[in-house]
Amino acid sequence: DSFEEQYYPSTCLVMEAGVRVLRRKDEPFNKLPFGRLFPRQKLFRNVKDIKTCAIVSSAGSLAGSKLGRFIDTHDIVMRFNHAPTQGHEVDVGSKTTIRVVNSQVVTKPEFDFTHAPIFRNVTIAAWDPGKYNGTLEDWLTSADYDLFTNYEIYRRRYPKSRAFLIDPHSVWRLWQSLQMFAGNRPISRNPPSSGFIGLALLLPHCPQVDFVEYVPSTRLNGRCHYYSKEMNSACTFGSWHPLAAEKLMALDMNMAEDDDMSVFQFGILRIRRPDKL
Ligand code: NCC
Repeated sequence: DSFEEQYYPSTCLVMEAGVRVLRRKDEPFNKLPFGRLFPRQKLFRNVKDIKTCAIVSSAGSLAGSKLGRFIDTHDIVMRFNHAPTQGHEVDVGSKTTIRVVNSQVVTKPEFDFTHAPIFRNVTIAAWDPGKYNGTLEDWLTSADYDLFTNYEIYRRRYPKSRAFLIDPHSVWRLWQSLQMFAGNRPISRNPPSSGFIGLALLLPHCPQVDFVEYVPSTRLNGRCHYYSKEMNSACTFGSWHPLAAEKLMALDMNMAEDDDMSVFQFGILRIRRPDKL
């Protein structure tokens, strides 16, 4: 076993899930006109120059964190769904490289995915779980929310955009990694949250990932999001997504040497990519 497999088995398990975006050459899309909508570009430019990445959870406890400046020092900043930066710069920063969005955000009119400025000029990675064990053909007709229509509109309107779809099979492989980690405690058969999918998508491209306020810090305040007043602890600990298992696994991946200071005081989990796998 490599050093990483011995000492960071969770990180290796997450990497092995191979969370990825769909490419034009992938079956069955290579035979469908739909596949031609996928960008030719890679997910990120100049991958060799990427040294540090920040993932900003949408947790309520980011409010008052003053982590904005720290977040913006990273080469890549990942955010989720419609989580805003405007008006929250001091706490969450202003830089956004990529947004991971779920299929509800792509489809529900209130989010206005095809027009809203928040989804422009950033890389988009959209996901929908489809059915466990479903084929990709099935997925095209039975996604939980039909994200394909708006994806197509978006790609036609902005042909230069880097907007990708996440391979749903890779989302379920990540779920399996999570189940492996949980061992004999069965987790519900619901897909991981956007946060965990984002971590698995980013890690292969980034030597060091700082995940901000995912494992809750002492700022824990019961709010669902930093950008709304809604109180709901389920947003932090999970109801539908296997969020608690995700966070335990993510904590197991933490490499910051001063655990309690970094994770619980500052709210920062530091995850390093294994060198060889
Ligand atoms: O809330 P949501 O998640 O957009 O949050 C993005 C990611 O941040 C992490 N998070 C969030 C809140 C919190 N208190 N603690 C956290 O750790 C999680 O990792 C989360 O994934 C989603 O995962 O896509 C989710 O999306 C929302 C909702 O669809 C969108 O925000 C659009 O409104 C889901 N809520 C509902 O469907 C009501 C949520 O379950 C998952």
